[in-house]
Amino acid sequence: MPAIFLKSATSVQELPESELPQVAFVGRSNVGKSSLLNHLTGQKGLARESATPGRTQHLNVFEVNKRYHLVDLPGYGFAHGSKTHREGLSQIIRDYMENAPNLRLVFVIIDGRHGPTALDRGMITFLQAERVPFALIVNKMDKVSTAEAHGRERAMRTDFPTVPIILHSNVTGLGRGEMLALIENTVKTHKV
Ligand SMILES: Nc1nc2c(ncn2[C@@H]2O[C@H](COP(=O)(O)OP(=O)(O)OP(=O)(O)O)[C@@H](O)[C@H]2O)c(=O)[nH]1
Ligand SMILES: [Mg+2]
Repeated sequence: MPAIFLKSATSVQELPESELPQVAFVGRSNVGKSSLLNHLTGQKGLARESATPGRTQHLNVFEVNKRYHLVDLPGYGFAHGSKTHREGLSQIIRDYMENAPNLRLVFVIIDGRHGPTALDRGMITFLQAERVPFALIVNKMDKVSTAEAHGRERAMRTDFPTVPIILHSNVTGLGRGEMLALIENTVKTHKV
């Protein structure tokens, strides 16, 4: 799956001019958005991964197979940064969700060890209000015991009965195929 880095944009206006559909990754700082993007494309080091939360502060756009764009969004809930980085759903994220014309799917990445936080729930409410299609990705499942994983999954399916929920780990490979299938389905039905 050949993927290339296209652009690091500081606003929706700066996004590359293209008709291709976009799939975006959003979630708390350090939840594994960039690692997930690398796992899906099979290209380690494509998006910058970091042990230091809050590294990605731009809309980082990657093009896959000349067919769709993956957009790595800034993390929210960054605990150690300046005040503007801590505000939760930052303006750039809202602006992107409201105004990106080719946005077709958002992956909301949740930490499988804790389940959805208040900020994650805020994001979900926002996406529902904006009518942006999304799926919940429960990440870092390799860090969670099987019993805990089942409990987490059951609770989330009860909370969000109509939303696709995918358990994922870039260590075990869990969920990669399911995420790629969802992207394929979305891209296939995209009309320009
Ligand atoms: N065990 C485990 N660690 C993971 C997984 N995914 C990501 N990580 C680790 O989590 C840390 C953060 O990963 P990133 O991909 O940089 O997180 P991010 O969400 O892009 O972070 P920001 O760009 O700061 O918002 C890194 O140390 C990764 O190695 C996973 O599935 N399992
Ligand atoms: Mg990142």
